[in-house]
Amino acid sequence: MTPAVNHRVVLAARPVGFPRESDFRIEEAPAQEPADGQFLVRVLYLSLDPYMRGRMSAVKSYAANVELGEVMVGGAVGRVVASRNERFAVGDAVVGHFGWQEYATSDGAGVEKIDESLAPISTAVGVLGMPGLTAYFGLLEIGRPRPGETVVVSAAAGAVGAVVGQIAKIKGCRVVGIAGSPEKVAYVRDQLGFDAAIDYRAAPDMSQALAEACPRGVDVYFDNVGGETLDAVLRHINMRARIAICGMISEYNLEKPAVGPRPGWFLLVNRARMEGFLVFEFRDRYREGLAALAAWVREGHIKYKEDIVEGLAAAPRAFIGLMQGKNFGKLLVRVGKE
Ligand code: NAP
Ligand code: FER
Repeated sequence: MTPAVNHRVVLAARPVGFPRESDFRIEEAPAQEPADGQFLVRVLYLSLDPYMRGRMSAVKSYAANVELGEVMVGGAVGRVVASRNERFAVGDAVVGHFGWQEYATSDGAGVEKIDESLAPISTAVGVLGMPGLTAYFGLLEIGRPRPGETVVVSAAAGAVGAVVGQIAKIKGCRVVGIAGSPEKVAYVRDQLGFDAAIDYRAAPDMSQALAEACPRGVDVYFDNVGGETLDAVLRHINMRARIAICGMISEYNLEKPAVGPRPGWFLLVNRARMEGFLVFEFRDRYREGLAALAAWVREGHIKYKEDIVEGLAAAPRAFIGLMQGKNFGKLLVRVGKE
């Protein structure tokens, strides 16, 4: 049974600075019948992620940009509703790059079946998906925390940051989170067990706040935001510190690059290392990462929070809110109900 219409969100204009709702357009198109070897997915949860800002621009990236008029890219969770592919059966829960739309046809490339016994299927784009894997590999392979060390993480209440901090606690570290509201700070400290947390919007002096929260300095900084927060943390790094550059969300909407204190001197005197990474580099080890994350979730060592907005039409506004800190937890759009 193939439904008649598919609603989808396309890129209407390339944003200049902060994206606006008018940069997106909702369209209606007939849902495609699966051809031989294909299957049709009904999308249930669309993941909204900061990297999508880069895909909206014309700047060169590791992946192709979205062209004007094309469906916005995005990871999503859905169910197979029609299939002419022997690997995927009607009723299977799947995760893949289905985009900002209600129905997607797929040949199975990049699509994984979800093990529904592990956790709710929405987690396949959250703690048991790309953001969770980013935290796992970025912290353990780039940050390399040792027991007793101090780990600082920014966007600490978010999809990646919350997992980073909890893994660092599992590894025996002192964990300090940086987040943008009193509620987020209280959440990471009281619910997730971080040792301290700083509200960067309220702190009159970030450097002073870091000095108080990190009396033994910073050994690992897992950077999700860049900008002035990175500048402040650099002043507190220890000898041989590791700075994992995961994201720079505070800089994604700048029209001109901001120049802060240059990091070279801090790295030199501390013989420290700053290294960027992309989760996709660890593709060959996703199975290992997911097994570890699923066990920690099952045992209660990793908690997760989802922020779910209702309906595809709400996606543009929610995406803009992601870059203003309006989300609290992994941001998802409920595109369809089971
Ligand atoms: P998220 O943390 O769930 O949501 C984004 C958060 O960023 C917001 O809630 C907000 O939290 C914070 N933020 C927004 N604007 C900010 C600003 N101007 N200054 C400081 N903080 C700001 O999102 P996520 O999916 O976990 O992504 C977090 C970071 O990881 C992003 O930089 C993303 O690009 C990066 N990432 C990288 C990879 C990789 O492979 N390298 C993979 C996934 C994600 P506050 O309220 O605390 O400000
Ligand atoms: C992200 C930020 C940037 C991300 C990927 C990138 C998967 C990659 C950017 C590029 O290659 O240009 O959050 O998440």
